Amino acid sequence: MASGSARYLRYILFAIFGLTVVYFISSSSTPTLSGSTSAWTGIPVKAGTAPESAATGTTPNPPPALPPATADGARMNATFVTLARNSDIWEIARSIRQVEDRFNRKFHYDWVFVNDQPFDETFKKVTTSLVSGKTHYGQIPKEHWSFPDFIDEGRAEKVREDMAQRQIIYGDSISYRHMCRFESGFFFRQPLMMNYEWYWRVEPSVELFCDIDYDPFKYMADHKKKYSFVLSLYEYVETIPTLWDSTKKFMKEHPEHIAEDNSMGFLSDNGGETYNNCHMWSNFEIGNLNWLRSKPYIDYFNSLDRDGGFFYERWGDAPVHSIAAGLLLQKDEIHFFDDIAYYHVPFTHCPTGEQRRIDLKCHCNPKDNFDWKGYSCTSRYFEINNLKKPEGYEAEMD
Ligand SMILES: Nc1nc2c(ncn2[C@@H]2O[C@H](COP(=O)(O)OP(=O)(O)OP(=O)(O)O)[C@@H](O)[C@H]2O)c(=O)[nH]1
Ligand SMILES: *[C@@H]1O[C@H](CO)[C@@H](O)[C@H](O)[C@H]1NC(C)=O
Ligand SMILES: [Mg+2]
Repeated sequence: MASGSARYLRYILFAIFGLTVVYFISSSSTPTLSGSTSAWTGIPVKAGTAPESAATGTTPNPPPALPPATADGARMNATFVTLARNSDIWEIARSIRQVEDRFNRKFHYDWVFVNDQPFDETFKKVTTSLVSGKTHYGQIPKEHWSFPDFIDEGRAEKVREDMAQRQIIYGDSISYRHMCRFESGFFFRQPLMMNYEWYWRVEPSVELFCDIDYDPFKYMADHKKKYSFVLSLYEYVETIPTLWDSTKKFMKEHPEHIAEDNSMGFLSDNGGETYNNCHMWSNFEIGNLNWLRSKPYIDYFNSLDRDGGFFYERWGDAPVHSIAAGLLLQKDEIHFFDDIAYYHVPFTHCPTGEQRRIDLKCHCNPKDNFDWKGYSCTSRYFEINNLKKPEGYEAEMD
């Protein structure tokens, strides 16, 4: 009797085992990588895209069941975002690989790619294969990447010729100006970005040097942060001669938008009379999209846009974002991510302090750290926020 029921049990276990094997074999066919499109303008991109994702611009790439994004299982409403050209593919591939290896392979956040041209199949295939979350591809509408009607294009052309003569970097470029204006005023209100509250901007050819074992989006939310940076420096003044005049005009017109406890001390050495050119570098940003979509920020952008400096000078999105964060946010809403070690040509942020670098498995050379050097503004950030500089910073000052 005992041996008989044991035999039945063996038969049942064997049958379950067999069914499991059959199930796994039948369900492990790989998903296809084609089929992404532009959801930007609502117009599907041509070129052999799969119809089922045409409406959303989403690739059917990621594994169906994602593990919890954070320790307590709360997934943030967040995405990576990259503006890129098709020709940037191998440079952005390097950046994605780094972000995935150091962070996103454990979190699987989505990635939104935007472009003024349709993305090609290679770009979509390669990026979809590298990103561990969902990928989305959008095409920027013409209105966000062209001269607005209030701009005098003849005057803008003369400026470019003059800047070319004076050899101001990107001074003769039209597309660089569209890029700066887009990043200043439009990336956060593209249809695909409206689905998210938080963003992390990634550019081609950047590097990450330390493990990121926690969720920076959640950190931002938990600590009521709206904007963040890893590197800060002085802007090239030739590109923004009248940006501060425009800003002062805006402050006068909209005193209601200026935060009480702002970071004016980071931006100006004389209480706001002149700009000291300090800004947070915007090729890395983790920030709150709803802040950028808020009335204060939009009023600021529109006011600058009307003044024309994106085209009559060469205003960068970095000083624009920084001045906005410095004046419209309370100073404790801006975060310095010391533990996100980062490189974008030609500057490096590498955390100060050996134990910290060991704990985070960093591979940056501490000698390359830019934070405490003369051309960095990060000391000012520490000073206005009464933060203690890390042990050993003096040794990295030159
Ligand atoms: N789609 C598109 N993306 C662009 C264009 N120009 C720049 N970008 C992207 O905009 C971002 C900033 O451009 P970059 O050329 O990196 O500008 P930068 O960081 O000031 O200068 P670099 O030192 O050259 O990196 C990058 O993500 C680029 O891929 C363009 O004409 N079209
Ligand atoms: C994510 O944030 C956007 C913008 O605030 C919002 O419209 C959307 O409903 C949010 N999604 C979820 C799942 O909370
Ligand atoms: Mg760049």
